Amino acid sequence: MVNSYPQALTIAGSDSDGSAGMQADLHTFFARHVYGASVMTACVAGNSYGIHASVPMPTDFIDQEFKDLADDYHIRAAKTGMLADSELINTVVKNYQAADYGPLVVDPVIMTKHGNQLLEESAFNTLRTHLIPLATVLTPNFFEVEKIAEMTITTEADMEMAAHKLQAMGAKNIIAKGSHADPHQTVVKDFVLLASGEHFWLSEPYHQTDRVNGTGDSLSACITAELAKGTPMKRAIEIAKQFVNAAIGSPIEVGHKFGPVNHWAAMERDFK
Ligand code: PXL
Repeated sequence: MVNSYPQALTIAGSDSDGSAGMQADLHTFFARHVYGASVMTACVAGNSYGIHASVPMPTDFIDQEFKDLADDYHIRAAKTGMLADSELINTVVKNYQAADYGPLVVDPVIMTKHGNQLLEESAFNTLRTHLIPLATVLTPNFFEVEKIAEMTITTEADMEMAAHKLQAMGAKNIIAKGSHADPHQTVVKDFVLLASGEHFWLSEPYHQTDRVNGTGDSLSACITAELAKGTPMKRAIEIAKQFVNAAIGSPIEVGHKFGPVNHWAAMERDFK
């Protein structure tokens, strides 16, 4: 008998230390029992102290990666991560539109938690006008919500207004991730706005840890994996939030500073 697993695609940068980017996405796909393919857009050299070099892939190479997958694989859902510059965003948009890769989860990667710029400032408008309208799901972190919605967020009402602004830009479903800047907070609350207009807050315990590299990648990858399986949108988002919380809550010893999350911790869980 030949086993069958849904196929999902990450369109992202490779991070040499395995904690974030494409590597975190593939760990997540595996943990959620989904086969992972990858279109590499850029390569970064780094470790748990930060990123020290970055190179974009040539666009004709990216075209070929997409073509080879479209010619052979049945991708049921895709996500984007680091896209580096306008030329790469346009290349990804062109290729995504030319084939059927299913729903698209856009993680609007701009900067790492530790201040490394992963998207050129000049590409920000391309992200907003060309990629965000294609997003079946948009998964901005707190900083990205403020930046894309051009708002300062201090209250829950601000966050709700910002999410509606992102939806007005064309993203269908939004999970706007709450701040975790306060070391005394006990929960992290994300605001979810679905295409239907249904909206709610998702809350999980806050963990005081430095080992949170790859959380945004893993959240968006988990949503992608669930969509590839056919899980309904609301449930896919709920599972992803719990998956990432479990991965943060049980740290592993990798690297000496800002380590990765633990994808094994969440692997065999039955989520609520
Ligand atoms: O977590 C954001 C991210 C995305 N993509 C790549 C990264 C990082 C963070 O380090 O290296 C390639």
